[in-house]
Amino acid sequence: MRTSEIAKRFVTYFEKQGHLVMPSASLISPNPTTLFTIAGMVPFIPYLLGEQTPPSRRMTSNQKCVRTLDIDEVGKTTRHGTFFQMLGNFSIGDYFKKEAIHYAWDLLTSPQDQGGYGFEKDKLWVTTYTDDEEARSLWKTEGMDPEHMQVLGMEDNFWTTGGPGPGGPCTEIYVDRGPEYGPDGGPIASESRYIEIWDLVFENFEVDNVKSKTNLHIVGELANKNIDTGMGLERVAYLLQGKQNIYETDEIFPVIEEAERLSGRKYGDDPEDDVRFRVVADHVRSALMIMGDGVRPSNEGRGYVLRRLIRRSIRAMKMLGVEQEVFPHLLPVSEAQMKLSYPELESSFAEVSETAFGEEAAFRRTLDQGSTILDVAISQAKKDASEKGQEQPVVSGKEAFTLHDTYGFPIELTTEIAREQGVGVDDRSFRELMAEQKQRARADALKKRHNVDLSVYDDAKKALAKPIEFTGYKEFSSRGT
Ligand code: ALA
Repeated sequence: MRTSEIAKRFVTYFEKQGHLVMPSASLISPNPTTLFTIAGMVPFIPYLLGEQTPPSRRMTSNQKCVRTLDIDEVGKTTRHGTFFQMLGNFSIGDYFKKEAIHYAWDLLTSPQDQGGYGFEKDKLWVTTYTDDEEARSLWKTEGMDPEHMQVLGMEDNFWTTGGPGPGGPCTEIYVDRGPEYGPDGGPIASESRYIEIWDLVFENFEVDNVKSKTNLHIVGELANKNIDTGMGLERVAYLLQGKQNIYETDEIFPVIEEAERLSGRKYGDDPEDDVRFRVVADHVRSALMIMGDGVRPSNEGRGYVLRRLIRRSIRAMKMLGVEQEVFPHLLPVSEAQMKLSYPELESSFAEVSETAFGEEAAFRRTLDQGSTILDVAISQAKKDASEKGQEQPVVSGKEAFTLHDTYGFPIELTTEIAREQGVGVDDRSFRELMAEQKQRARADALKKRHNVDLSVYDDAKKALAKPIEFTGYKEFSSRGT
């Protein structure tokens, strides 16, 4: 089943249950506490909090999302993507646990020829929040094997955006991929065998001051008992398409094939190369979608996230042995896939491409200038470590700072390149040097400002520096005469 078909089935199912189909909002988060839209519920926060009246109490959407918290996991696990699509059904004070659980079970287990996804019932597992007996009993009523239900605490089964806003206990649905992917024992035993596909949040609390998942402050109950659910489209796609991970699904894999062509290497031949192929496929798509929503590379905020994604793709291609420019080849392949679901990508693609190609060219210049210096620093670190009998070679903070300051090498890049060779970076001393530089810059700016302000007095100062001829008495006396 193609990814777009999986998405279509979801919204069609919920539309039949009286939900209003809402378009995806922009990736640029309307919520000021996050840079990007990180979940399907983000555009609905004012409705969930009861601040605004929703167009309908029942809504469904396929929302574009970006999360970069786990960027280092991309390509290494089966399921981490920086861009992903979240299917969701939302109830704003309409139905609650009973219907939410029923709909999820029904859609997942209904046969494919009847509009469902056709998952086998005995492959499904759920986790529920600590004291949520009601959810457990509802699952049992639907037909869920009681042995396939596990109880988890605040950390796993109380959902918030990570910032102030709505939140609540949740129940998560998993698919068992089979014993070849990990030990028995349900989601708490193996993350690679039991894949979380859908989270149903009983979102009837307001939280603020979220310090960590277990250290958050519940302001109180919301006026409405809401439902917010999120199903990972790419995850369901890889399971239904019989693939090993999200990167091999129909919307993403063509970029890997193009990268194979450019590199002359084969996906599946070498585990380290495979991670690089997947990073490229993920990051190129994310960069495309982020630029499609109007973000351009820069040194801060969203623009910096985008810049990192572009740079990491280029680096991964370099590691695959590709020295030529890659975005002119990879970006159109990703766009050809993604515009099937997001036709609006087409209108800005010429400009988006130009931006990406320009960014690549600039980054290649940076790489050319800094790479040799870093290579020398890495060799030196290895030599020093072996001479001193240290286990972990480390590039000094000073060298990392010079690379940053003189060659425009961001610390993340230095760290990544060093890490690929088993070498660390003295991050602490790098940060100290950065702080000192900031201090110096501030002092300079202050001085400059004063000079500008005071320059008008320069002539006066010069005049004052000369010995002053005392003429007072003379003048006095002359005035007196
Ligand atoms: N908001 C919930 C999540 O993102 C559904 O997992």
